[in-house]
Amino acid sequence: MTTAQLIVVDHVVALLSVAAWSATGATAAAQRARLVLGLLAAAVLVTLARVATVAVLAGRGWWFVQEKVLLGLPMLGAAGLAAALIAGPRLFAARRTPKVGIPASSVVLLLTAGYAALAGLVVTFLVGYPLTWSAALIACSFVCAGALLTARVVAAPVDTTDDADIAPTQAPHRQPGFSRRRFMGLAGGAVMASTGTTGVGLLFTPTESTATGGGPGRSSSPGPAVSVADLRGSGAPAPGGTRRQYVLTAQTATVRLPSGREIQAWTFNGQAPGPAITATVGDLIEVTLRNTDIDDGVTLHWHGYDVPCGEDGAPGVTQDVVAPGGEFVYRFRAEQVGTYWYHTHQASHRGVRRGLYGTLVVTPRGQQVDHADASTGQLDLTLPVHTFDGVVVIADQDGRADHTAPPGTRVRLRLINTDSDPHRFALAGTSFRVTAVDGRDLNKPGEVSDAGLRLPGGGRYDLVFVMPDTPVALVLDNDHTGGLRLHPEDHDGTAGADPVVEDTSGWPELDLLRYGTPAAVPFDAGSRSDRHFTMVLDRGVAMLDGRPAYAQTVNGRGHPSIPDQLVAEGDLVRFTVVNRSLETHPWHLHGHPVLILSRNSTPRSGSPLWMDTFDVRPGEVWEVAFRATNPGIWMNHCHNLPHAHQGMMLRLCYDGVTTPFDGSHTAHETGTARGRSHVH
Ligand SMILES: [Cu+2]
Repeated sequence: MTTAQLIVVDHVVALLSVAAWSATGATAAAQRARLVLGLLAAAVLVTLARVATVAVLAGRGWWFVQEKVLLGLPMLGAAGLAAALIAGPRLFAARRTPKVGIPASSVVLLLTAGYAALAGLVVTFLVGYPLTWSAALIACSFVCAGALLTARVVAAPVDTTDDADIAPTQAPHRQPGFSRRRFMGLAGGAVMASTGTTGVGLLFTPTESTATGGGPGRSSSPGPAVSVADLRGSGAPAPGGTRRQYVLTAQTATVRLPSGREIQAWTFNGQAPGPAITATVGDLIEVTLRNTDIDDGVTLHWHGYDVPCGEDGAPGVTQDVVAPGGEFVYRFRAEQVGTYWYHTHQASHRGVRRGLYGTLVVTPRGQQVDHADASTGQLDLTLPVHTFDGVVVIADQDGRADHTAPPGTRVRLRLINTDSDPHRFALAGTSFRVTAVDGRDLNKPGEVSDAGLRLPGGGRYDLVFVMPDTPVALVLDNDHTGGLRLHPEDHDGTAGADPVVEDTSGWPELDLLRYGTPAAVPFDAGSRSDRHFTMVLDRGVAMLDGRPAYAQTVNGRGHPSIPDQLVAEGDLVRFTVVNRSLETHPWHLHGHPVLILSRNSTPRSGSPLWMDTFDVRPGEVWEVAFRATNPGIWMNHCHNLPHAHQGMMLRLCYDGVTTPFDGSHTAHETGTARGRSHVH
């Protein structure tokens, strides 16, 4: 069973335990002695089943069960055991001698077990990992309060100095004054109230703002601080390179989709995707960003491209947002070959979805290819996938999804997922190689066919094959009528017939961790890291920009309350990324590719795999590492952009680097350029 399936089973069993104990208590209150015994047996069995599911889940990692083992199960176990041992015999007695009745104390015990089960479940859904003292105290006082209130209601007519071992119908006498029972109630209430208050108080305790990952803290004498504003790219191309200048103007515009449908989009230069940026290694890329009428403001982030931090386009962190009428010039050298893309990083959950993105492709020197012309013997297509108003579009820069190529043409398809959710691709009609992932070449990738490819939100794959003399179809999300078509060119230069696409939906998914051939890497799973950060991804109640919300969380917190990760230049940094939730999180670190070490404890066995966006699916645990060689303050976030907006975003900060901007990348602005303030 996968960890995700185990998580679901555990949720179901937890819910059943709430239902079973509550039903047992309610039935006892109704004096249904026969039924209540059967329900009690069911409740005990479900509780034992819960212990079993948690035990199995614990084998997948402590992160998945911590709050259940430390709080949920002990609470339920104690309450359930008390209910079974104390109330159980009385239920038997009540069944044997119906006129004895079920005592109120038994009803209270059984219902309290129900409250304990419920409290454990609520803590799992609202708090998750890590468990806090605050959550534990609030949950305990919730259960105690429930027990006391129930005792009051159930035993209302009774007020004796004896214990409650008398059925409500049999209250023999009343004793005026301050009885032992009332005293116990008051004392219990006081303890419960103070416990709960302490728990709520702890919620507001300030926490560490920086995590060091086991490495040293901020150096006391770091020398002169470096500002991200000074970490800018080179102003000149490398010898032999050229200056590639672009002006991108963000503006609202009507865009015609390949289907002919027109939509209102947010665009660069009136088009979505924006202008394709291409360069050869060594060129200088110079992009002037202007904003006409995007009230949210815009920036340009070079996704997967390891630019100097000042060019990274994180609003409020590496630059001020470009408001309507504003301008910002990005300059950096094209030093990495491969397939990348750019997009706004300001309110990106809206901006990217509406069209503020484009492609960035850098080719090696001497290998310039005509990007959509097969007459050179090569066909190189850059294919961003994007969902506009619910319509999934895949097309090259000219909006074409149909091409012809003479058989024997070397074809490269550069797939770019500009959406937040993963897409599934299948290439029918030819075998192929995945030659690059996230722009970085794989080592000796083998020929594959009849395999599905899952591309994470933000990720890129380069597929290479030789055009056969039969048609080829790139199938997107199992839609066999859409996607991309490549037709072999006949001798007279006309396209062949439309391909009949076979059903690709059952093709197994290619596992990139086992694809290609191992090769030497600068560090690997056995290397000693200087810093190790664990990020547990989940949903829960957390503060988002000063307001409580049901957030997408990292270690129980939401942006901007997640501690910064501190690194020093040269550190080998390791991330453990754990997904406790039932949603996929494509994890994206700015400024550095990470080397994938393992997934679910299984080491990578194929080619070295460097990624900038890796899909952490429900229940998965990924180990990745990178060398901190690009000083700055970098966003580190889920690239499902609505998730990032709902809190799943933090900063990775190099020691000694400061920002003159307001310091917290935030997506809740109203669109005007933010005021400058100094943050240290
Ligand atoms: Cu996510």
